[in-house]
Amino acid sequence: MSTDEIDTPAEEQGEEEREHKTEEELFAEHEQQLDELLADVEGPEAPDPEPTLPSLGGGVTRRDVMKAGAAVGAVGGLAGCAGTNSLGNSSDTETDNGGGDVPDHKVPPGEHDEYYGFWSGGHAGDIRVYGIPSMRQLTRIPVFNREPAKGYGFDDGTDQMLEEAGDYTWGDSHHPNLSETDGKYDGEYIFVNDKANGRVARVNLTYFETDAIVDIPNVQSVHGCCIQSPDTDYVFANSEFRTPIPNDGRDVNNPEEYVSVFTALDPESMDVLWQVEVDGQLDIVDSDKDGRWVLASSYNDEEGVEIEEMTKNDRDDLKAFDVPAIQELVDAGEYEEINGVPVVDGTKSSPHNEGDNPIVRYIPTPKSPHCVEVTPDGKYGMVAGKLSPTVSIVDIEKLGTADDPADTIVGQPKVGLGPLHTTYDGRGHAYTSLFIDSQVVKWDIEAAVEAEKGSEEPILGKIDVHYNPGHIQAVQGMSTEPTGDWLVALNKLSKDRFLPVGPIYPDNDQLIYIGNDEDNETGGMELVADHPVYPEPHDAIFAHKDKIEPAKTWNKEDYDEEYVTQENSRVERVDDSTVEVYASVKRSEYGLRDFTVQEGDEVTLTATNIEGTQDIVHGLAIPEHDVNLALAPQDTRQVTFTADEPGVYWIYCTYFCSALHLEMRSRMIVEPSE
Ligand code: K7E
Ligand code: CUA
Repeated sequence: MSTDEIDTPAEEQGEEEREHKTEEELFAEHEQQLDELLADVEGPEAPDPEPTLPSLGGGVTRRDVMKAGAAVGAVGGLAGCAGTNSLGNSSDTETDNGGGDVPDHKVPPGEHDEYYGFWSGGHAGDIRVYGIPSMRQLTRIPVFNREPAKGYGFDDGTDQMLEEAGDYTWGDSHHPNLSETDGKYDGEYIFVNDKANGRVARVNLTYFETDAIVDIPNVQSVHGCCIQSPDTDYVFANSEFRTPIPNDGRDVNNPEEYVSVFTALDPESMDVLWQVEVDGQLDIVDSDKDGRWVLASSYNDEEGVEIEEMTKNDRDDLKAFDVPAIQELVDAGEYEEINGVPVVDGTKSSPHNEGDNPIVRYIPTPKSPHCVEVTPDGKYGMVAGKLSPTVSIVDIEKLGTADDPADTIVGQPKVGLGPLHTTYDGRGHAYTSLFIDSQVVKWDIEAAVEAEKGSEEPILGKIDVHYNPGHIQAVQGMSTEPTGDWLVALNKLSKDRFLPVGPIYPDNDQLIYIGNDEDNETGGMELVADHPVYPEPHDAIFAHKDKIEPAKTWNKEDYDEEYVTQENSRVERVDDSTVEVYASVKRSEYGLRDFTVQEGDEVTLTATNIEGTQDIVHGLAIPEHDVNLALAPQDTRQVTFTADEPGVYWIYCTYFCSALHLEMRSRMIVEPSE
């Protein structure tokens, strides 16, 4: 990209002038814009004067180093210094972790991890499964992305599911949620959003396979996504981008008519149940712990379409949705149906928001906050300030009673620069990621409620991370059962931490031990390991291994398709141009040594892996026909394709299954038509 293509705010300058700016000037402009925003946020007080990095010499501030995006080149040379911060701690190595007992995070050969970790894959579109504390990647679950290694998107079932969900080639998964029963992870499902295409997917945790994707109407982008605690009665999805609804060409040039909606889905049928239209736009969402309130953070209540407009005002409104009240309205028919979905008016001027029991409470927060995360006991929702150096503490019990919505904010500690996400250890502490400071801050929740707004008193310690964390997650921190031992910081930039691999760097997920509450600079937090990750996880969720019970093989009772045995492997001609082929699959042969079809035939191949032994997976690939099945034991899959070119096509097994794996072959013969 050439310099003059870089899109910068250009309020007072002509295009002409813009084109002649140097890169440095453009970056300086971005820095200045961010500084102005930070200075201008109506937090309890303006951010501190810049802490200076002593080792960098005069003039270079910590913020200069840590601001993401700009000036990566300049940062490269400095990054080695970044382990030292103004607090004087440097805890970036294992041997240097300052005291307390840290259990070994390395899991010996042959032993298992204590926890599962489910990472969203960002615009890779998948979910990655890790073991905690080893941080070993165990597998990946393709969700919005076709994935040849697992045959996902190649058999008719998953191919159709992806097609019916919009047939996009990619998705952007951010927020994985584990289903709950009684407020505890039940190991059944993961629900995850697609920020790119306004979808929500469900992953079946018996088979670790995506089993449903819904393309939500009236929505362009789903960002926040959560389940309703305690019993997963709903899945909620926030649309981030405002558009006209329906988005069919109306009002394209009237941004004031654009709309953002809050969507409720049925977790079993994955049907869209209803939506609520709100003022402003929605960002992240979390549920309380007893099924009434759902909190959605929000930026751009200005409803601007350009960055200057989006950040103009000092306040944005957190939205608190009273779910039972909304459900009542829907049941009573008090909605407008748009694109087949009941849409309830939840805007400020809606009649449903008049009086003492509004369906949506609008709670003023400092402008452009980022996340909202509810504490394990369900008492508070923490709204991280992003542009404000504070976290606003919302008292959930007050949501139903406070006359003034502002009174529901019962604390506002000042935690540091760029607070994005908060997680919990179950011992009364909150941990917040500081994107700009590149730190995790640990603070005391009740002390923050007691303290004056803007106080730094509740802070127990800070630890440097490398670099610029987005989400941080403590083990089971979002459930009612945090275990309080490990925390992962999902850092957006790795810079100097790994061998260089070209201009697109891995992220760096760092493991931090939080089991010690020591009275030191880090509050006892100890950094134990770096882990490079493929771009770009946003969030992760962890469950104790006892909560997840994956199947070892598929179960043939689950299928509509025929279970194909060796004996009934066969070819059936349906009509002049349609053939059905049935083949069993086992070590080291297919049920058919070969089969013959006619040029132009539509072939539907049904294949069953008849092995009962765990971990004996076979592939079924037909070169030049884009056929690629992955068949785990007892699995049956179907694939339909056209045999459009006469010839001989070897069928081979893609999974290395036995000593005779290479010999595991069959032939498809396509006879030329007359
Ligand atoms: Cu903060 Cu999409 Cu949860 Cu990324 S979001 S960091
Ligand atoms: Cu079956 Cu390789």
